Amino acid sequence: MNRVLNGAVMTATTLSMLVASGCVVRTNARPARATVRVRANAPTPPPPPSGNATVTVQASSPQVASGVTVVEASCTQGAQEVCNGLDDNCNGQIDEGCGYQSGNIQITLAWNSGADLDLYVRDPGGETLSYSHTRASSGGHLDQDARGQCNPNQANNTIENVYWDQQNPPNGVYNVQVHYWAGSSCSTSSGPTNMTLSIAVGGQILGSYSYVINPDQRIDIASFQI
Ligand SMILES: [Ca+2]
Ligand SMILES: [Ca+2]
Ligand SMILES: [Ca+2]
Repeated sequence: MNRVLNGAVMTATTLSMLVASGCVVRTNARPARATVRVRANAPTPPPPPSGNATVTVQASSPQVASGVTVVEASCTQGAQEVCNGLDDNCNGQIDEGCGYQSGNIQITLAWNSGADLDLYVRDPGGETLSYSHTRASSGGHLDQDARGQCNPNQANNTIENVYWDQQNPPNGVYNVQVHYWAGSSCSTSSGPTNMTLSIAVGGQILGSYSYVINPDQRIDIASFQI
């Protein structure tokens, strides 16, 4: 397994380092050996703030389907975010500013032809989000549907996006599929199509994946559990 997939199972500390820096930071910092003087009458620290607590959503390492390539996606802090299904600026959000939403779970599919690919995400309750079912009772929402050259005037017509923006998306297994719609030559004339898919959970990129999909093919890309 490569670096990105392994990154999904790193500790929270390591992951926070990844996000803070945009890449893995090696540190040689060691505990200081200097004597520390403690004041006996030090003031009592204030209590932690109540309400608006940050909820950390964590996911297990995704299970990736056979034939799917795990992308060693690079990112650069401060880089311009491009609408490409990748987190270009390392902030844990995919394609922010492109007109579709991020959240505690975000799954973004992008492809490089005029084909009409469709993203399917099944939530732990068994409800599947897609272009034909854009809102799930779990809070999931498909907010970017795209049809390639079958709808050439649409903005970002080769990107689809699903997200959950509540603090606590349902626990359980999420399954991600992609289908190449073959109902018209406006889609199938593009032939085999290279696609990229990224998954973010709790503000961390779980992984990015690529696959060359053929007309009428449906493939499980990955599953993950929170
Ligand atoms: Ca980003
Ligand atoms: Ca991007
Ligand atoms: Ca589509």
